[in-house]
Amino acid sequence: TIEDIKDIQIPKVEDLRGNLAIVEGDSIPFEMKRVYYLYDVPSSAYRGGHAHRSLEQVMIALSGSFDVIFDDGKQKKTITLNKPDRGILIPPGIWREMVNFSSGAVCMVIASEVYDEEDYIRAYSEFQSLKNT
Ligand code: T46
Repeated sequence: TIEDIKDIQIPKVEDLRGNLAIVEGDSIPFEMKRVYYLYDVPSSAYRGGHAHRSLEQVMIALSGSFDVIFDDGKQKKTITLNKPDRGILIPPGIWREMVNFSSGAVCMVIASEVYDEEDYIRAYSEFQSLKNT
C-alpha cells in the first residue's frame, strides 16, 4: 500500500570539494540486480503508467526534479523528487506515473531484478482487478 512507500536517506560525505553520496549493500533493503536511468526527458513527457508484480525499486533524482504519482488502487500520493540524497523505496503492486520533468532531470532507478516485461502490469484495469481480489 501507499504506506509501504518509504523514504531512504542516502548516506553522503560532504566537504568543500562537494558531496559524495553512497549506495551500497545496507542502504537498500534488497539485493541490487540492475540500475537504469532516465535522462533527456521532455518536460511534457509522461512516463511510467504501470505497476510491477514482484519488482522492488529505489528511485533517486540524481539531477533536476520530477513528480511521481503513486497509486495503490485505493489511495494516491504525489512525491516531488529533487534531491540526489533522497531515495524512494517502491514496493511491488504500486501504480506509478512520472510527470513534470525539469530540464536536465536524471532519474536513476535501482532494481531488485533484471528487466522482465512479464513483471509489468501495464493496463490500469488489470491493476484494479488484481487489487480487488
Ligand atoms: C519504472 C519506471 C520508473 C528495457 O529494455 N530494459 C529495462 O531495464 C527497462 C527499464 C526498460 N526497457 C525497455 C522496455 C521499453 O521498451 O525500454 C522501453 C521503455 O520502458 P518503459 O516504457 O517501461 O519506461 P518507463 O520510464 O515508463 O518505466 C521505467 C521502468 O520500465 C519501470 O520499471 O518503474 O521507469
